Amino acid sequence: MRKLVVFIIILFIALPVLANNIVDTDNDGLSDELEVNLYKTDPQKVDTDGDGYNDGDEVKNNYSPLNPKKVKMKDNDYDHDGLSDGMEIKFKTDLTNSDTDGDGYKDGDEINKGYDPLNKTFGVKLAKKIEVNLKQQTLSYFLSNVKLGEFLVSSGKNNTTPKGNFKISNKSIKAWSPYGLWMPYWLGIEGQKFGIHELPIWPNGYREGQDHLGKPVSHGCIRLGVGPAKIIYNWIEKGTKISIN
Ligand SMILES: [Ca+2]
Ligand SMILES: [Ca+2]
Ligand SMILES: [Ca+2]
Ligand SMILES: [Ca+2]
Repeated sequence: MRKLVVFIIILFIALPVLANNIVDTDNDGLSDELEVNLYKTDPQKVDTDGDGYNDGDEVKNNYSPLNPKKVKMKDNDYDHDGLSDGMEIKFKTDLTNSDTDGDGYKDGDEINKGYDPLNKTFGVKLAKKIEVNLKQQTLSYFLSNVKLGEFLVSSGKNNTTPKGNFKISNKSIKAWSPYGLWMPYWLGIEGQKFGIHELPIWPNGYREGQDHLGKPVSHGCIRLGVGPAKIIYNWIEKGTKISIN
């Protein structure tokens, strides 16, 4: 029995290695393939940046294996193109080349403007998407399925926010609500009377509900805080997909 268990354990350890033909020349926990093509570390060197931590452990703990300082990959920008190493890995761009597709535009600029940093053809854009999680009271925004950020919201009380898949149908810097207040940075949801907007302002100037973020208290709209509302408003285009669940 014990022999069989040992055999099975060995089989499970050996199989993935055989199946994927993983080669890790310097035995640092990162395959040569990942070192060369993704992390841009030295496949012959256990500790590429010479900080005392091996490449595999740094990557596993999200630290940059290319920076001898204790810096996370999401805070390191090796090629100074405005896109962090962590984001480059998610977008599959080259973290040692500031212009992966060689079209004259930096990776970071392309991502910030929604263009495809892996396509040399001018003007090719990546798909944008918004996801609202009513249970967690959050709004996340994605470019090409890579999450760029997440903000707290306040949705409708008593399940008044409609669930489903929609599109953003219109934008307005400041919209007037039938409930008698201003809704800054309004983003209308197609086929619905509700939208996304900044915490509303009463005609007397009172800003409602700073402490409501994280709690469903609106009439059905999805409220964002001061700051995040502007970010989302500027980022969104008419036609951007939004799913509310
Ligand atoms: Ca290696
Ligand atoms: Ca290191
Ligand atoms: Ca790059
Ligand atoms: Ca480019």
